[in-house]
Amino acid sequence: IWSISSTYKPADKTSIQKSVVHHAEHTLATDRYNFDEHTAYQSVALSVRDYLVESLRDTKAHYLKQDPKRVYYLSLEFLMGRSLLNSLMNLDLQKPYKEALEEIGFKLEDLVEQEKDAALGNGGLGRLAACFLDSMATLNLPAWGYGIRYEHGMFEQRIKDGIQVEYPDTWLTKGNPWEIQRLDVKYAVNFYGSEKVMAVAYDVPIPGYDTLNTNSLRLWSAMPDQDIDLSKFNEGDYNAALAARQRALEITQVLYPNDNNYAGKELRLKQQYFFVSATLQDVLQTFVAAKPGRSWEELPEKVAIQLNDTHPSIGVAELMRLLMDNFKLGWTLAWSIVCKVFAYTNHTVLPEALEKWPVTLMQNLLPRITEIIFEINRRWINEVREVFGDDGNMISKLSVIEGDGEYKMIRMAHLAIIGSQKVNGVAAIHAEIVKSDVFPQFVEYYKRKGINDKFIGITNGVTCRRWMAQCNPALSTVITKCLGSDKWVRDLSLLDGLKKFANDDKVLDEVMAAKLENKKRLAAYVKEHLDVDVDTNTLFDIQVKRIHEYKRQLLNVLGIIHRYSELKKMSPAQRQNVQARTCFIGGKAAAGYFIAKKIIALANAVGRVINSDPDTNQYLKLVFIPNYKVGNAQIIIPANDISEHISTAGTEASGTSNMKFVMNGGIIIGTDDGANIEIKENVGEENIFIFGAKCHEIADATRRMIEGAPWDHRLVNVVNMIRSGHFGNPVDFEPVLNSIEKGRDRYLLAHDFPAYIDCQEKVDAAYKDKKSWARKCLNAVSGMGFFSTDRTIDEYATKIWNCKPCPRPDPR
Ligand code: DL6
Repeated sequence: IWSISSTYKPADKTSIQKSVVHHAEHTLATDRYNFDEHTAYQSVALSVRDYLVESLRDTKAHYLKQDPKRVYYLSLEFLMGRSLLNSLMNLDLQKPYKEALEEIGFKLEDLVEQEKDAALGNGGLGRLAACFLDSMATLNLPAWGYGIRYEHGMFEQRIKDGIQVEYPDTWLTKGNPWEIQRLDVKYAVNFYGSEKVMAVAYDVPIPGYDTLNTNSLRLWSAMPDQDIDLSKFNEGDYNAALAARQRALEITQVLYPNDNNYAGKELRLKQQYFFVSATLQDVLQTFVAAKPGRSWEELPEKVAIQLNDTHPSIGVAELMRLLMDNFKLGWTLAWSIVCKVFAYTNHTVLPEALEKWPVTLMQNLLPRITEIIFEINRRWINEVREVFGDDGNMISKLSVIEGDGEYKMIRMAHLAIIGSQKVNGVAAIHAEIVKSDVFPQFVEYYKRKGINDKFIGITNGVTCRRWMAQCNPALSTVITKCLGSDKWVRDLSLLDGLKKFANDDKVLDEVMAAKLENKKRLAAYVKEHLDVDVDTNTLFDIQVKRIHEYKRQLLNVLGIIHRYSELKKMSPAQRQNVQARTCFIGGKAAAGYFIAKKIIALANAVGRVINSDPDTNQYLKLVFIPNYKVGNAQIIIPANDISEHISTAGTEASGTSNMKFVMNGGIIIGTDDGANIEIKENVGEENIFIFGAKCHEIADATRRMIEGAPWDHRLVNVVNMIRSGHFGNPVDFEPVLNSIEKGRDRYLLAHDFPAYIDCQEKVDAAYKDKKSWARKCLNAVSGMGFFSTDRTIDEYATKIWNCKPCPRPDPR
């Protein structure tokens, strides 16, 4: 028996056991007869890694021989989660490992729990990057992820006395079996004109599903430059030597925990430049090594670089620097190459997330790069003048440099746009907003140049390997049975075949049985972690995502208070007719985001009161799930009956958890925003609950609310309950209530509140008819084939990268 991607290493039970014991005894140097669960996990991971390493090596050799066009996905975030189950599934080794381990007294399910999440990202943007890696490998694309190996990833959230407290993430303290340290792959990166820091590579193998190819994610870790240390030491200036060392190590210490918000810290710019410079040096070295002496004009035929938001956009200037200063190309040739190599994905329309670096800061940290950016802009403005003449308004709107004097800023999105061949949004509506509201002057400029296809949209997706097959074996089994094989895991469009079971009572029962199993799993998790009992016969209503005002968790909490207030008014007999619900909210607030943290406090305070109210707690509970992350998402998401994606129309670029929830057999309650719109088109209007102002109505609704349109009486009542101290000291929640008062309600909570409540009533009514609800769920799942990242990546490959699959042939 052989593993799918390894040609050399046998994968029968005995070989697996030998390999696991070998790693326990020799790599980890423990007692072969007596090791604990964590050691067992590590030994298993190391033995799986052996298959990955072989496959990685052979894939690399194959790419080297074929010399295909390569794709580099540059991202400051990769929210990978756990690797063990994912690797086993993609290598088709789950069954033999499970059996082999059982024979030596271990349960695979238990060992999986020993792994810490690799949480090198904040939320949607980082998780998307992780799903992309899976799909790029599965589609056999010669594609690499590049990022930072943060010592500390996303912080751990605990709730103490109802309030978020942050603890550092310590994912590396017990080692990381999934990475390969490459001390031979390192590059120097310069700061302040003279300070050198070394970037050392760590490779994380990324196995494709049902393929022989294994790609990798290369993460850079910062190391001090020994030469400088030594010279300073020799001069006796120990403090200076140590300070430089410390400054170097600091760069990759910690992930900035901001989602959709730009903080403007120098260390963040250092992180960006550090990983981008090391990556581009590596990219050019690979290009040269593949065929020494080849012409630089060939670079765009061999290399595509995708910028995951503007975070790596300094790469546009850095590639110019490398081509000109290191490889002696002239400006014109270098620029023509740069513009063909890069492409930029925009992930947000929120102005507070758009990166602008103060020129003074950039100049001090990266003098040569600043010089290059100014020259890029000088030439760019000349081109703008050719199109718009002396139209000062257009020039200032298109310039890479904003403002004057001390307050000059560098607009990173503008640098990314002019240095890229394509700019893409991440859902259909978002792509339109990017064109019409965020960068209309650029669209106009390129239109006048006859270029109408620079701005495009490619709708996000998720990988069904992790987000269906791994996290939801119960539903996956039903799907496989209906479709006659598990080919859907490789081709999600096959889900369409489920449509014909919409009236098959047996299948509908199986769908609901799978749901119940998943709800029980979540109930057990909640009991174990929070000691709260939840009833799996109630409707499970889930909203898990980063806490942000635009995502409107507050609307959800206010809606729950309304529901509670209605229940309180009813007689016990009346309550029995009410659809019982358990509401789950989870998500982290950026450490410095005051209102978001207050919203968490309010949710916890409301939960505390209603969960302990004996009149109503059979009918309504609110559970705040702490420390939402990839690991527990895999338990939470499959348990949803409904999930909430209720951002103000036009604010959520896409959303990706909305896709996961529906794929896992749940129904969305949401706004006409982001990918909700395309989900509606694909699953049918009858299988989704949409409410609230639509994008084109937002301006008018905002005006009406500012002019003093009255609040719905139910909202008035809810706010009065909070202010009267029903949920604790109202002073604690005043800032939250203040944020939705007239004239300040930027996200139109008050406007959408009545529509939201009415829509929730429709949900309750629909849920009562279990058969028709099951049909809705099945029909919704059957429409989700479009939302696979395999489709998304295929679009990137054809519309942007012009990159072809390069499958490794089976040598057997
Ligand atoms: O494209 C992935 C993801 C979208 O699904 C979310 O809608 C969007 O909010 C998120 N954007 C960011 C932007 N962060 N920055 N900068 O996380 O991207």
